[in-house]
Amino acid sequence: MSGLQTGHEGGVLRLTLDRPDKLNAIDAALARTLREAFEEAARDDAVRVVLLGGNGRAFCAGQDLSDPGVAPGSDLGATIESAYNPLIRAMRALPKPVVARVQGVAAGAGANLAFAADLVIAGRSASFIESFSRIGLIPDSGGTWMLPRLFGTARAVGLAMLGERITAEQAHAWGAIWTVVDDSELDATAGMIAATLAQAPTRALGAIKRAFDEHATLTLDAALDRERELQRVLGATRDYREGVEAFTAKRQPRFEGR
Ligand code: LHQ
Repeated sequence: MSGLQTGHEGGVLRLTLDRPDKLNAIDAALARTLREAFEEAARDDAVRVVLLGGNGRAFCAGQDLSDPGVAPGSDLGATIESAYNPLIRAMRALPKPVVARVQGVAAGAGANLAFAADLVIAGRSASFIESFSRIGLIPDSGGTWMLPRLFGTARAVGLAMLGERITAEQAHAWGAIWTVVDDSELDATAGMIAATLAQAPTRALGAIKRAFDEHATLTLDAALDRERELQRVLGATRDYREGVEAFTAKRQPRFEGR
């Protein structure tokens, strides 16, 4: 009903958008369910990585434009406030990595949902469209913040103003996504990367995510201070102890995310 499939195995929580007839367009119910899933993932120690994908031929076509809540003349700010801002905040506040597995088109808020992940793994069929300007809007779902950081300002402005589709290869060549693989290898590659992250020292990964988000607007001096504080906390974790012991003993570490 909510349009989201979930599954949990080996520390990997799979969240799969499941409205394939609408190219996984997001309505109010799906935005809420997805946000709640990220919030629950934050509370559940057994979840160490989230793998976000979409069923069917597309990743996500953004806001469901047939939803009466976004009909022309309605208060779009209310939709942003109730649906998209809490969703993106929940993703970025999650102290665990989010991997996006993208096949087919990712448009509007769907593109920015992918870009809000920590790592984007795209199939060759994937494409990204900042389609907002085509309907008279600006990039939301964090796009105005994320796009210049991922693509550089000149390309971010071009993407946002022209609303042109770019291929996965283009996004990769521009340094905005982690990797592109054949679609036949997409599931396996994204699954392998998620499984690797699920064995990693989760608290360090969460701190990396937080530091990169928060330090972007700091001076180097202030960032150095924050790094000291994060390192101080991580130095007291079991995973740091395990990492150093494993290195010394020349064996593979077994991180527990603690
Ligand atoms: C859709 C959608 C869709 C409903 C395909 N909605 N049905 C935030 C808050 C407030 C207000 C507004 O916005 C936002 C954030 C945003 O995300 S704004 C941007 C919203 N998204 C778009 O503008 C993209 C609209 N979709 C498209 O441009 C195309 O569908 C793309 C380029 C994504 C895919 O094109 P095609 O591969 O040619 O597929 P299609 O257009 O034939 O779509 C397949 C079906 O999916 C079709 O339904 P039908 O019954 O005719 O088979 C579409 O109507 C439906 N669909 N996107 N966003």
